[in-house]
Amino acid sequence: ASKAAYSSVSLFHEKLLRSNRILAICGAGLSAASGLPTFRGAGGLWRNHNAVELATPEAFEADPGLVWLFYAYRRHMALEANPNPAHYALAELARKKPGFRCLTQNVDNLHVRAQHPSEQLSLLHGSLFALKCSNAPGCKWTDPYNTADPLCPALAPAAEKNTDPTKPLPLLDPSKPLADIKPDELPHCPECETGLVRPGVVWFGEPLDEGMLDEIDEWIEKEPVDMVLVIGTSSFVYPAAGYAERARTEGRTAVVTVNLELGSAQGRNKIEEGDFGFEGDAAVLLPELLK
Ligand code: BJW
Repeated sequence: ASKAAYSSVSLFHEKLLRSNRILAICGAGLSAASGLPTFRGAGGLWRNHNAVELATPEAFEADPGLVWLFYAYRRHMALEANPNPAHYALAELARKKPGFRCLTQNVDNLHVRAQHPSEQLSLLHGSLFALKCSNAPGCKWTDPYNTADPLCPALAPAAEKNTDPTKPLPLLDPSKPLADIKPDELPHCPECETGLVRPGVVWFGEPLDEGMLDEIDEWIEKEPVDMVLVIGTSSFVYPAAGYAERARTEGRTAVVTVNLELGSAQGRNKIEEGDFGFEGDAAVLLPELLK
């Protein structure tokens, strides 16, 4: 049986009031209310492809055109989406509590667009709107912020609208075959000229930014953390999934899970005395919890 104080909002508010050092770890569920699909479970399929399998260097090597269509579609969707009340509640918490730090696995730029102070935000898995060279780290070329939509003429199908807004986007229509985009139709690195331009995100097996990880470690180790918020993530993917337990100082740190399905959200994290779990849409719960 779990010892978590499930859904006691007033106990949570008491703990929040006494908390200065707060760490949030966010995942795709945070942006679900903005209309952006998650990776696992319902919504984790893009056409007939598993989204997690497309987010790999191997998939890009095998078929860069297909992987670029997936990312071009996600860039388009993220540009059309807006931050939701949960992004704004986190940005507000950052302004109220200088000891709050947010680690997000999301690449959709919605925290930034909700004006989350940048020094209190770490983009663990990069950004859909950053570009780099597929020869990285050998080639250092990057474009840190590029919102061209479509990025190149071959990727135009990802930005194609439907004349009937009640129907799915033409790109997602399973009865229509996907365009077979060849590497020479994709943008090449302007610096080395041999690599393809690729999304500036972190795929499986790739290292996260070392400087950013060192800074997070330093922050965690500096002083005990009072509260860890684990929001809209399945806590499957490392290193993100390890931070809740890393930051825990027994008897002091409350781990607070906010998820549409609490049962799916735990990963390898433990539930201890003083922890909290809130089940529901983060966009509804967070403004209530963080006010
Ligand atoms: C709602 C909601 C609503 C829905 N409200 N909630 C230690 C042990 C074992 C393996 C490893 C380890 N350390 C490293 C590894 C290897 C690997 C890894 O973690 N593998 C695991 C599968 C075990 N990690 C890596 O490779 C990382 N690199 C690394 O560590 O380098 C060094 C190294 C390499 C190799 C070995 C050892 C060391 C890199 C990880 C990069 C992950 N990349 C992706 C793609 C990013 C680009 C893109 O967006 O396309 O990141 S994969 C994908 O998963 C994406 C996400 O950020 C990430 C996490 O997913 P998330 O956000 O949790 O989404 P979902 O869909 O899983 O969950 C959504 C949740 O929301 C659900 O719980 C819903 O219930 C909930 N929800 N609606 C609230 N409205």
